[in-house]
Amino acid sequence: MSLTPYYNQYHTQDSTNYQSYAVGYYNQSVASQLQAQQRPPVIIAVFGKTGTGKTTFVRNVTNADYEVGHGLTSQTKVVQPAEATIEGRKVTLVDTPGFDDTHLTDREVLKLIADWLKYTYDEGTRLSGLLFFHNISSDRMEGSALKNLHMFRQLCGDHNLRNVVLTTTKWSVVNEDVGLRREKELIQNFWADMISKGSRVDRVGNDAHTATNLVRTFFSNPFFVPQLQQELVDGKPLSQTAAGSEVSREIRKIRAEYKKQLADAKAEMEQARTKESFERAGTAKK
Ligand SMILES: Nc1nc2c(ncn2[C@@H]2O[C@H](COP(=O)(O)OP(=O)(O)O)[C@@H](O)[C@H]2O)c(=O)[nH]1
Ligand SMILES: [Mg+2]
Repeated sequence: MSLTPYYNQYHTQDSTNYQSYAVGYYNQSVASQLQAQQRPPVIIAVFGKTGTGKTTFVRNVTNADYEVGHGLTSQTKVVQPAEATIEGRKVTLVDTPGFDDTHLTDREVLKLIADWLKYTYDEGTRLSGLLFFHNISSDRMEGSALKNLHMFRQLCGDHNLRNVVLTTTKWSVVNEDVGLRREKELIQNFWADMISKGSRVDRVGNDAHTATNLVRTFFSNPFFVPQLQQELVDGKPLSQTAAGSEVSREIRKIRAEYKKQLADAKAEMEQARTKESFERAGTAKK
């Protein structure tokens, strides 16, 4: 019978982190290892605005070597699964681009997510959880953060909200009182309805320990089919799904805003022209 150090079950990037995991040794017979491997993998997809730390989180758990974003430009241009083994359990974390991407339109982002959901369903794989990331250090609920939340709700579906963890990130770069106030506002306002339907709230740091702990909370979660996946499997065209309609709604909203801005600019120009011709007429009389 072999003795396995507990921390071996986690990623091995930062040896200083071992202390927090190395709680002891346990017996892991070949039979139990095989049993662990035979359990179905835990698949968790991560959503949220660009810069909320999705890629960093996935890297912290899996050691995947793809790039994280710097500044405001997004790096995640595809739906990117990365694997890890935690306590003998295979885990797949799925990184997604935000609905505010620098290089992709919202429609393109949705298409990437939809294609992945359809493909995995057809393959027979089922999701164990969804994470929605929110950067606690950003000072207000900007339009794009809200848009990401709306898109997320449509693709998840109300009846699946108990499989969701609403996760705040970047606590290390915010004053604690400010962070607490913002978290309270999210819980009482923007997330209240989702929480009442079963979503949990958690925080994650930029480290493997808290990231892995968050993943572990999904280990006993039953598999489920997100609304967008179900709609696609039922044969709905993407544009007619709830998430597809949400993208169209957003586009209509932006169009209406542009139209109004254009009308305001035209009215201003007209006013300036009228004033100018009055002034010219006044000068001519003199
Ligand atoms: N301070 C701090 N920075 C973070 C954290 N998570 C991510 N970052 C930084 O935020 C930036 C964007 O992160 P990234 O993972 O690419 O975000 P994504 O667009 O959601 O995938 C990078 O510079 C990260 O190093 C965190 O928990 N704390
Ligand atoms: Mg990313």
